Amino acid sequence: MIKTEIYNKLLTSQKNNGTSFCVLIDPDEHSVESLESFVKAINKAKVDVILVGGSLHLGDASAHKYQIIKSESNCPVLLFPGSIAQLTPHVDAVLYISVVSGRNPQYLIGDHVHAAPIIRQLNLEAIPTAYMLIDGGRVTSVEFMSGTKPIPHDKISIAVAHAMAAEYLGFKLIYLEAGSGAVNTVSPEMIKAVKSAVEIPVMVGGGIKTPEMAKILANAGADFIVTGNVLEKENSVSLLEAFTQALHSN
Ligand code: 1GP
Repeated sequence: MIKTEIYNKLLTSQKNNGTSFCVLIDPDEHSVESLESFVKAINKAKVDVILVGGSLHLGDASAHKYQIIKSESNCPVLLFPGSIAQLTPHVDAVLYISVVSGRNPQYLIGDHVHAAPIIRQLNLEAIPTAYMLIDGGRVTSVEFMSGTKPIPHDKISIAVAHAMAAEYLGFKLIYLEAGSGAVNTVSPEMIKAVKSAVEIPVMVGGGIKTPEMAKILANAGADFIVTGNVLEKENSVSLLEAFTQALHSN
């Protein structure tokens, strides 16, 4: 039986909140203590979704850290995997990501074949996600690690065609990604065009540094906004709350 409970929760959260706020946690960037206080701050700020993952998997304490995030958090925890090695039972669902902007078969289907039996064994929900890397003004970890080229920042019709293809192929979520630490976010124009071409929800991340920026992208049509870096650096409840308020009032 294909599980859809968490996906349905995401749809409800988006419907209730306008735009949902997702915080990306890279467990390698935290000690156990800082992780606990970060998740408490996330709960206090009423963040909608936690994504966990990173490009690498360095720390041997990762399993314990995933456990802490899952047990302490009030919202769904989604694995945003950088590799199969990150698959863990300590999440509510996994973003089953295909890098559809690229042409590397490993990230279109290869890794998925290896991951599928593990996901089944762990009894995890998989959310089929069309991941579109968009040029954010610098070479990002994803571009380097996946060996794929991003879609040019201003080539809106190319992005729209990829999104349409992803929807026809049955993906349930589109992730427009400028890459962690991007200089430029995905443009509002591109979000607007993609959003009007497809019915599936659109998640946007990469380089979003302020609640004001997040709000502009939400107004352009983003259903989910993801931030990582800015909050890893400034682990404060007030900034988290400012993001949540900016998006929930959308
Ligand atoms: C990365 O989109 C996320 O996949 C987050 O990016 O770290 O730049 O916020 P930032």
